[in-house]
Amino acid sequence: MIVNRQVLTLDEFTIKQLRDFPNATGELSGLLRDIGLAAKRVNVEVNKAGLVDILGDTGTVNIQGEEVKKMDEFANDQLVGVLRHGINCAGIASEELDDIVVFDDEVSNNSKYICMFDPLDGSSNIDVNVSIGTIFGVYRRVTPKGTPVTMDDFLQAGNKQVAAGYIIYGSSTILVYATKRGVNGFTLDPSIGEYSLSHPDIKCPPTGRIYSVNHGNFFQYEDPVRNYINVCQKKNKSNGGPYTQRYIGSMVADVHRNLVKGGIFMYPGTIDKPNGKLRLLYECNPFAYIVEKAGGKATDGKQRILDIQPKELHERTPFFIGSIEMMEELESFTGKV
Ligand code: P6P
Repeated sequence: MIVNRQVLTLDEFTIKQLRDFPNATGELSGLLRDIGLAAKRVNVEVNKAGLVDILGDTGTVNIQGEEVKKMDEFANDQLVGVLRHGINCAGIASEELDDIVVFDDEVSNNSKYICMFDPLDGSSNIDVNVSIGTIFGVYRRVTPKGTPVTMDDFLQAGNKQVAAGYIIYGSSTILVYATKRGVNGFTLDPSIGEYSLSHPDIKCPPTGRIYSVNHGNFFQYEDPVRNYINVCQKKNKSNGGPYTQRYIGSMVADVHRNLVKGGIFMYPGTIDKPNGKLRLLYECNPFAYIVEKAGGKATDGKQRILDIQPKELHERTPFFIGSIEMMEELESFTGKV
């Protein structure tokens, strides 16, 4: 029997990186493994969400007598629990929580990282079986080690991230994360319960033919964005097309597809929501970090997403992200960034 030892698990991959970089302390690797563990638990529940009738709807008690929580509340609990009881994170911010959570104990206060996440983005799609995901970003704390973290540790520009990633719960469960050393994807292998390296050294194709935007808001977008969308629709074989419009309504799925195949994802500001819908700290910054490390680009239409100095935890931003050449064509309408 041939044992396929070529496929590294996430643990083997991070430990190999520790061997290659002896100065690394292993704390970041440990934090990523903690997130991977929480995501395995989320994956189990997401995969049986269709059985709600058997398990009982949210807010009820299931046949085991356990309270059935909203899936994103459940996901949030898994991430907070694993990171609080780990040894690699001093505190977190979450889309599900109004304020930061300070892990104020001696071990956590001496951790050098904080983590911000959207525990289950696109959760409204669960009941129609559409792919959803967890999005996270990791930063070094800026306040002194040994003290409880404060809001200052969280209101950092995205260019201060040391790692970022997402888990997409789809036809398979894939964990993708980026560090300064690159972007790698790991597919959960249910036969061993481990994430196995399936997408090594991901590079975002410099161009593509997929554009992702909610056409339902078309007449609410500013003219330059509408003009670019019109150009996308007029692409044909003679001018780099034809383009195809793909919009799942679940950003993790849309951006993952565009990262792998090439494309552009847009959530522009609208008349109703001038700053758009997506959150800067734990949705846009992580994806901007990942896509830039893979060779793509991410802006708010006027500046690099990663250079935005946040003012508050849950602020929103218009969001344009994808293949560098498609982003540059967009900017020929909206202005060079
Ligand atoms: P709309 C999901 O609710 C989400 O936050 C993103 O995952 C997704 O891209 C976006 O909202 C979809 O929003 O307004 O187009 O339905």
